[in-house]
Amino acid sequence: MKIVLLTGAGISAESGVQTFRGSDGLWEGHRVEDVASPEGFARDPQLVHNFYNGRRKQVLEVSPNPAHLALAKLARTRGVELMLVTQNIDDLHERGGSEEVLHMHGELLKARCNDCGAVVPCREDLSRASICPICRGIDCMRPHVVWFGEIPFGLDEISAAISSADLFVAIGTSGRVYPAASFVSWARRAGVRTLELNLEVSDATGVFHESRRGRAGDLVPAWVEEVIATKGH
Ligand code: BJW
Repeated sequence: MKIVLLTGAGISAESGVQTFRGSDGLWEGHRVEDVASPEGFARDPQLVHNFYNGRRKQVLEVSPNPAHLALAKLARTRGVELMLVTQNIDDLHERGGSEEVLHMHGELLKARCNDCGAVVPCREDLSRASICPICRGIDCMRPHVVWFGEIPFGLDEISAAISSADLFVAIGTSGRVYPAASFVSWARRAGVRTLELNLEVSDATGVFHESRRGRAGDLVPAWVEEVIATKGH
């Protein structure tokens, strides 16, 4: 059974990572579109560095929850071929035991040099004074993440996997950000069954064959046990 999974901020919410569009949807008074964009970075690089420095510190303090662990268990199930695509830039899937994760919006624990293109591990704060460890350039490092107007990673691979899947599942994502929000339509066009697991009705709920409401920490382990009962050995 081939399954493509798409996860969003909702799967990390119970680990204590804030979602983007919950409550007032603002970070210290700024809209996400203003800090997660090349224009925002050009306008005020230190503000954007502060946004990611704060989130990096937070991610290093939290732990994977039962939803992350259940997906790692699913990947180890015989008879299941899984592609795990996440929009999240945290590393909670990896720390939950998932070995192959496609981070379509990049990774918070990596930085990229705007001058030489090097991608390097990053667990410390970034600033305009950060130096590229490869080309020694200064004022050239940025978080290795995908901002509005930039092209997400791995789209060809994701598109191919969706078109040959038996099931597409979206977990904890609002369906407001493209192209991820279109994956369910790509799946429908390819005749693939679709399932949504989300706390609330999302912008994409009406497109799914089936939609289940609840917390990821409850819904995901229960769904994984269902799949294992039918496919696992
Ligand atoms: C729970 C839960 C619990 C809570 N259990 N559930 C006009 C129309 C259409 C498109 C566009 C347009 N204008 C511009 C665009 C394109 C633009 C876009 O989509 N804009 C929209 C705002 C309209 N997209 C882009 O620019 C993308 N690039 C692009 O399109 O390139 C062109 C191109 C593409 C393809 C081929 C060729 C060309 C890039 C998008 C990059 C998004 N980047 C961010 C920041 C990443 C770095 C960072 O993390 O800071 O990605 S923005 C932010 O949103 C982040 C997230 O990954 C992304 C999605 O958010 P997500 O995960 O859905 O979170 P929330 O908070 O929205 O929802 C959480 C959900 O969880 C809710 O539903 C809750 O109910 C639920 N939940 N607790 C279960 N316990």
